[in-house]
Amino acid sequence: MKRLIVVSNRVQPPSEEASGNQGGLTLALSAVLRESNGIWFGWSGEETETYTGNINFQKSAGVTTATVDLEPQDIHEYYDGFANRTLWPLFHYRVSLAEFERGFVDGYERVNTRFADTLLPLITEDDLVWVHDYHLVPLGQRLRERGVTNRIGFFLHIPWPPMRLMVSLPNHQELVESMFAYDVVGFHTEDWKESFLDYVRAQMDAQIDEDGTIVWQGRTLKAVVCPIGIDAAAYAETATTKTARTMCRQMHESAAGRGMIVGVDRLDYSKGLQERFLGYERLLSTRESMSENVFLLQIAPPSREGVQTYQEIRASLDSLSGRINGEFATVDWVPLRYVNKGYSRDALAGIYRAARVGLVTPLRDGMNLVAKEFVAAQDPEDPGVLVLSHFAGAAAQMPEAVLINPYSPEEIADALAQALDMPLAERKSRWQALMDGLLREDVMWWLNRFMAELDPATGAEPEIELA
Ligand code: GDG
Repeated sequence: MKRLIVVSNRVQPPSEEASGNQGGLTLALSAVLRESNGIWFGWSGEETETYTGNINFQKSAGVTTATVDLEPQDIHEYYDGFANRTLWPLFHYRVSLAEFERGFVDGYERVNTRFADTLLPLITEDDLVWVHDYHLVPLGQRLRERGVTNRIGFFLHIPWPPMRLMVSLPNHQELVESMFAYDVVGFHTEDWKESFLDYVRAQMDAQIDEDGTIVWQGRTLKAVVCPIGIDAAAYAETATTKTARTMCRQMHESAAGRGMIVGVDRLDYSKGLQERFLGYERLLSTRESMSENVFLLQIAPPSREGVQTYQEIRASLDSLSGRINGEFATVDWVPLRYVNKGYSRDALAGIYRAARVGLVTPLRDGMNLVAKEFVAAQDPEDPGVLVLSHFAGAAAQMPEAVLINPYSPEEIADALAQALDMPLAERKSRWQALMDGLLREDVMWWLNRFMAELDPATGAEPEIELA
């Protein structure tokens, strides 16, 4: 097997302890890195006064990580700036939140160039290189300019915006052209891939074959749909560990017979948290008989606190949750439990299992793993119901969820009522179909599928398995 070099903004090394508290993506990438004796390269998350390019190599649970520190200006312009204040909102269709500043573009280019210079000596002739996400779009091109001829793939974890939104980015042409340095580009859904193809068709006059192969100015790039999964079987087990069972029991006790609706999201405007609260408020105001028998638990650990739009959404959710509780709470019932902190993975699995409904309402989401984790954590004999936004990439793979338009408070309220009233037989049949899909298209399926595109010379799909 060829050696794999994974590059992502942040590196999440596997820990030596039991795998229970590690995300599926970390587990999957760790499995292939371990097996191929590969390297995971990226930013350490630490700051240094001046960029040195000194690499900190570490080995953890058989996986070699190579990290570098960044300067404050890099973090401001590349990470907080172009990645999270320009590309993130634009790629989530929120042009009005996107900030277009040349300084951000310069910082983004600078960090990608620095990454290329630092990574270059680590790449040997037969290595495969796999670059992840919107922070590092031009990295492939920077490597090609330095003479790298290896197969290089790119995977986008967030949506690709429609062409007419993409062109509002001042440097859109340069950014998209740089993607032609890759051999393969992966998207979570047909929608995101189609938006990318629309752009290259209309703006670049590229030639596109039926299988997604694009030829432009002598370069060939294959665009593929490769939806990420979770480690479904392992996650289902996590939901029955001691910590999970204890948490599940505590939630049942504190619910005092009321049905729990649960939401878990990074505190991000793409996740539709305000719309979720408004939909829930609509349920409370329009269905009195139901309302005092339920509560919504929203877990929302803060993220990207250095970015102003994130401070704003936090303030507006504080005020909205206060308003809802002020209006509807009684002496012995708090309708909305809004918690701004994170929980361990196994505790979270126990919380999901205690819930009657999982409420996932992003306005736009590349995939959404919470929807999948909620399903995997359910008790097969008494499963909760997933209410899921049409606009999450996950909706394409999960038609048995109750699908809603998150912009409509009525639709959210109706779906909640339907889910809370759903008979056991229907809950079971929907859950079984969803769970079958999660087991079939799990995170290793995703990884092997992408690896087969990245290294077509190996022929059949490789069969890397979780350790
Ligand atoms: C990006 C794309 C795409 C959340 N709170 C806690 C916690 N989490 C975990 C969840 C889940 C993960 O974080 C969030 O994943 P999502 O997929 O929902 O969203 P993003 O972070 O925006 O991820 C997304 C993903 O990349 C993968 O390609 O699906 O569309 O935006 O795993 O469980 N985990 C723990 N405590 C928490 O409080 N332990």
